[in-house]
Amino acid sequence: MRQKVTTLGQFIIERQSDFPFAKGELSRLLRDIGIAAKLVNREVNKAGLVDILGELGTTNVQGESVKKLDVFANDEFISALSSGGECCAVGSEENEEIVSIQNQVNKDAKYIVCIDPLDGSSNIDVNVSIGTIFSIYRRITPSGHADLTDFLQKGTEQVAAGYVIYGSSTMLVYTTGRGVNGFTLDPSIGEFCLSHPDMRIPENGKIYSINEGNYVHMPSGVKSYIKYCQEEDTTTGRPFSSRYIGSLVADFHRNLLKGGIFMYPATAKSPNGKLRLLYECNPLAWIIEQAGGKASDGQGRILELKPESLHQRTPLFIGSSKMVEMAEQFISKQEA
Ligand code: AHM
Ligand code: MG
Repeated sequence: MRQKVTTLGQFIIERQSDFPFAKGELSRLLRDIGIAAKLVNREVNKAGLVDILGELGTTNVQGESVKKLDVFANDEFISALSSGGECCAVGSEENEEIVSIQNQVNKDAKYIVCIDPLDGSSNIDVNVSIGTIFSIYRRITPSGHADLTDFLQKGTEQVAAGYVIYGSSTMLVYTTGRGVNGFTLDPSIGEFCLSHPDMRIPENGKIYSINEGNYVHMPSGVKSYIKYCQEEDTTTGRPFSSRYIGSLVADFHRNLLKGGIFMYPATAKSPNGKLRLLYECNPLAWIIEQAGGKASDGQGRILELKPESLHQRTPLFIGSSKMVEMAEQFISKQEA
């Protein structure tokens, strides 16, 4: 018997009743993000051909200008969100300021979107997995242009969050607060199809992911936790395996499926860590919580942090709940 396939579009419509308000609007917004992701995926898949077709920043043989992939992704997502009519402003890693959307389609657009259009910049040119991360909030200003206050909401206020991983296959994973579901792009039909329903992260794992090249610059509590991961102990299955891709989405996705912890702590060079609260940490923090895991800045829940600026950074410890708790314990001992 042929297996029933549920596409992302069908799934979003089936789950509309999950949303406490504005059912159709949020569905359309998610659908627009899915469409832009497919366009970005197409370009990511032919990234290696760019050198044949023309150099970055110039024109290719068809006379089209060749954009850098991260700029292309940013343009593609902003354009999809603009034409969809449900989003009134975008905060993107690629734009210093909020991008206000003049909505011809819908003057009452109620949502704002935070996005890292193409994360893992060091892996773009070398055929290693990269990703898109997004987060959706309801605007809090009543009307007119959205402003920074709409963006400086706590992660607990998110109404949807997700990521796309452009890997050996392309997947879109998202939550609206009722669990986490993953969809794999079937290139033969050009649709994201439900492949990972109700994703759960194991409570404990055997993988730790951190850029150990920064070891000397790390706080002593984090150093002690790394040493703990490396020690021999049969009851806890240590030493754990170290796995670090350098693309947050890819490292996160692997640990979500297998169990593990990803860490990007404060370092002497970056006292607030490297990763951005609004469009990297908050969306993944909500997804991991919805999958049964935890996300912390070392002291407390990421989702409870009150943002103060659009591109704010934070340390991040995210993954299997027991592992994040253990990392927090090592950090609090160091501070005591
Ligand atoms: P980017 O937004 O410039 O791509 O930086 C974010 C990336 C994350 O994907 C990844 O987890 C991290 O930077 C890796 O940083 P590092 O090279 O310092 O280990
Ligand atoms: Mg990024």
